[in-house]
Amino acid sequence: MSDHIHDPAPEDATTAAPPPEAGPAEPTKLTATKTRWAREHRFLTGRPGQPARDRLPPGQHLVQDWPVLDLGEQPDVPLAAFRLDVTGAVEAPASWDWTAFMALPQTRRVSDIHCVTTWSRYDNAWQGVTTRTLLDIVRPTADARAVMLRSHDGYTTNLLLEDFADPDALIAHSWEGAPLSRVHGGPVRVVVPHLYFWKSAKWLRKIEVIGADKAGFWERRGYHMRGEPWAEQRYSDD
Ligand SMILES: Nc1nc2c(c(=O)[nH]1)N[C@H]1C(S)=C(S)[C@@H](COP(=O)(O)O)O[C@H]1N2
Ligand SMILES: [Mo]
Repeated sequence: MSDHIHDPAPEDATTAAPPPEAGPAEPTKLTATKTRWAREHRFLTGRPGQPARDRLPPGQHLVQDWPVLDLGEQPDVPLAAFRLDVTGAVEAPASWDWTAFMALPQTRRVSDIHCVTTWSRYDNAWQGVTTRTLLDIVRPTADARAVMLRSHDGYTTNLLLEDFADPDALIAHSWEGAPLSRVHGGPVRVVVPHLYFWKSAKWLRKIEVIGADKAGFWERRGYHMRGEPWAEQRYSDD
């Protein structure tokens, strides 16, 4: 039962909450733990990664299963209520319902996942719409620098526009040939494989293009603004 989540109104809790970047009000136990890890700089090896030689970034270990990580709320977003908006510093703001989103050019990508909590998972086969396809439609203005991703659970995360526009970045609706499960962020999630996985927002609701980079949920809690695994950008430096 989650009637409060699939309100068909385009403006949802992620835009109503003051301030939006704060995300869900009460930190869960996991939020508190991960915030402490940032403070203690947990898991840092200080070894520079060499992507050309190593497939596993420094401080990571390989897993075969696929862990589920979120803030404790897994929104149910029925396809009939699905909406994805791109707003902000763009020439042509856009909004797609499920049919319109699935009618966009579709792409397959295989990529590795690197989570800041140190697990990595190889060879994930995704299907979806490239972020470049969406950006070509909305046309960011000359002063656009970053995006804030906003999700149905109140989660937010920020990326520089060039990271979001990486050729491997997708708005994914399928994994290994089947619709993305709810626990992993279905109907659609972001996949930006060259950054730690917290940048890959699940249950995506809105992409806000912004003129200056600003911190999202984990970035406000000590995590790095960019999050590049090969440089071990786990935490902010101060
Ligand atoms: N909406 C939303 N997206 C999110 C999160 C979240 O809590 N809410 N957690 C992030 C984190 S910290 C990780 S590691 C990945 C986990 O994705 P998975 O559960 O599919 O492995 O989702 C990211 N995207
Ligand atoms: Mo994470």
